[in-house]
Amino acid sequence: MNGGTTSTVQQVTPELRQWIIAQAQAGHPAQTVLQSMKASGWDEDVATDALENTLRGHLDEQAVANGLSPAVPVPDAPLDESPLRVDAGDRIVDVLMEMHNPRVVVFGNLLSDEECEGLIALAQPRMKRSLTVATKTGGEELNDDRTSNGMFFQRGEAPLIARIEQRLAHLLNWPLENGEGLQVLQYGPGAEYKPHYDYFDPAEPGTPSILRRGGQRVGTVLMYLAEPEKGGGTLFPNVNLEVAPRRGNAVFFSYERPHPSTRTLHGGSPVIEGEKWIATKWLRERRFD
Ligand code: PD2
Ligand code: ZN
Repeated sequence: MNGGTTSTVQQVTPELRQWIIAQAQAGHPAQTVLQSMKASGWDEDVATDALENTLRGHLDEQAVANGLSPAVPVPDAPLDESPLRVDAGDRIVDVLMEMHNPRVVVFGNLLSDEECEGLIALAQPRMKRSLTVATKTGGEELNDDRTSNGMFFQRGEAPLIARIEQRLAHLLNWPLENGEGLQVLQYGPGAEYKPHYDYFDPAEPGTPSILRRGGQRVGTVLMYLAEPEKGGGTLFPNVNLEVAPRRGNAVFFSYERPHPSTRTLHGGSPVIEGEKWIATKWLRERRFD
């Protein structure tokens, strides 16, 4: 290859970017491209960054050329070196599963049993049949696809809530102010949440008014507060993934554009026996005030 250098600061030139794209188009796996960059003198970290940024930029250019909106920055945990645990500020959280496309991470031990019980106790007196955002108008409506009971907290409304929000902001490197208030949902036997996307559909007439406050949703954290005996997993039908609703665990996923190409279609499968409680945190592009 060309473009190799042994100087202390290695520059990623347009020629190198072109070469990386040509390698990918020729079907060479990223690992092979990385090896040949290293063999010609590139520092491993510089080469890895150049490879990732170039390929991501190229995919984004193609997506935009095909009429999609550009990718925006999204929350994520620092999992580059495949750690088994990550520091969430006030708690060490386990990493149980990581997927890149769609971006899905399952965390263990995000919440203690006491925190799960505390959230349920705060939410219980305020539970009502769940509403969903009415995308036609930007208001809220009852929806047969969602047969749970629910409520919303204000951000920072109680010390327990503020603590969990701060933990999520630390874990996912995303400003606390960009989070919606926590939503708590309760599902009894038969209750489910049919597959949907959490971003707001740009084609719906109510969407511009929703986006004025904080922009698009770009990430979701579903935290399991109480586990049913059977059923109630969170499904990602595009990739045949089902996350078990274990108390204290959470599933995080992100979506860099409001489009099905993110493969973030997901649903809550029916509870078969027992009761499931979850808390959902939706993360926006910008401050959500
Ligand atoms: O309860 C779930 O598993 C679930 C599934 C899909 C919750 C949500 N979506 C949500 O709150 O957006
Ligand atoms: Zn959802």
